[in-house]
Amino acid sequence: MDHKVPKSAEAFAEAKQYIPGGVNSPVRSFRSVGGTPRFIDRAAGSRIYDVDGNEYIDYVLSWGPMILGHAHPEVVAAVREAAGRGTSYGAPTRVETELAKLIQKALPSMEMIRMVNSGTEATMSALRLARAYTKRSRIVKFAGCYHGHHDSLLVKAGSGAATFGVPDSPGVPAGTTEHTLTVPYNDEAALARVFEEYSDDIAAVIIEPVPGNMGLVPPREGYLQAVRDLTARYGALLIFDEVMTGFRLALGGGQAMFGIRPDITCLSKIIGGGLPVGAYGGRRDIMELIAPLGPVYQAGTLSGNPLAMTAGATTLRLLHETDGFYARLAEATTRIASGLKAAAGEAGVAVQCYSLGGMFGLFFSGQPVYDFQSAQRSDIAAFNIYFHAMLDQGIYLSPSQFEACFMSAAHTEADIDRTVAASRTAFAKVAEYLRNPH
Ligand code: KE4
Repeated sequence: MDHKVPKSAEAFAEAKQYIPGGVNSPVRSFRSVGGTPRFIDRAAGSRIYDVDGNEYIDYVLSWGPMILGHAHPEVVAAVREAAGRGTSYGAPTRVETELAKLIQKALPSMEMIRMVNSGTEATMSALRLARAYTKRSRIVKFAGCYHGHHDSLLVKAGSGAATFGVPDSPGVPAGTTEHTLTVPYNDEAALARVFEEYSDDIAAVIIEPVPGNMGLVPPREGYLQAVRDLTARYGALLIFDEVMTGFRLALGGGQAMFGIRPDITCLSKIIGGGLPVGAYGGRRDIMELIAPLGPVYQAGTLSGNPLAMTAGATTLRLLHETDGFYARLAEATTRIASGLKAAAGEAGVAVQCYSLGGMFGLFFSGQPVYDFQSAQRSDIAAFNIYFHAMLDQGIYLSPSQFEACFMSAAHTEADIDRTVAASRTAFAKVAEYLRNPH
């Protein structure tokens, strides 16, 4: 029994009798950081509240979606109103087109868009489409990048797969991944070599423009342009997996921040405003292959359901209409990242701290992190001490060294100052551990 959080401990014990690991997504289990996952009762703004009545400043934000803050009044009111008119019809609605237009207004490369129900579905569908369009089989992904749990991309994956050290999951037949090539992120020469070897059989390269699933790793200057140039040269499609970075780095995501026009983009998280949504879209000549227009089949009972569309459209409308939204979000994110970095320095703890747009990350490493291999050099035990020291002070961070943290418009300067102050205590505990590792 975890006497700190007895009700979460009780809920966790019961959940584990019915649900594998007591959770419906592995990274929520706290298995890598240890301790009892907090069962959440409610959330509002920058706060979440667990079933023991503890309040936390939340930097997980449901892994990115809650960019406006939890339970935004306009989003909640819109979803409530929509629910009163029915929750799903299995027939087209105008709000699906409204959300597609709001997405396209921010990401003009998405000339046509298909809604699905998760980021996994979005990237899975994008791969099928890319293979159909190019009539090629091979896909290139990057070690440490995570694109969801479908078979062909669950290879050297990041996020929970990296957290639990199972980047290649059992149950995936070798035949499924034989067409998946993996190269290090931020290594242009490695990608060029793969194209030289498999030039006319690479259907697509799928990349997180700014990986958030090995921790946050910024692209090197010019790297994404080099990836774009190589795919164009060899006739392969470039798929930007912006499930995390879409509407997070900037209104136009990574493709706007870095000025790259991908052929296909995958989205989820923020475009659903906290309800289950995914989307993929891109060049019209490619998207016209999708059924019922073309022969590439993809479908979904609840795809485009009115509640998720309403939550997403309300969220994106606010993002479009709020002047200076992303400038303020980036300023808050830079503020917290520099505060954490300074606090670690004062404690003599070596960290690498990165922030871009509305996301930030911290590696317990004395060396710069630029790919999965360098990320894996981080001191996981130090991270875990830091994580729990912050949690005990009411700061809820992503429970894994191989995840990013997220900022919302609801986080105040006082929230950030309190977080940085709490980190001084946390880094002091890490420094103590580093002096006497036990
Ligand atoms: P979902 O199927 O979980 O909606 O999306 C998969 C996915 C695809 N692409 C990227 C870039 C992603 O970050 C994700 C999912 N992100 C993780 C967080 N690292 C979801 C958290 C979880 O697995 O519970």
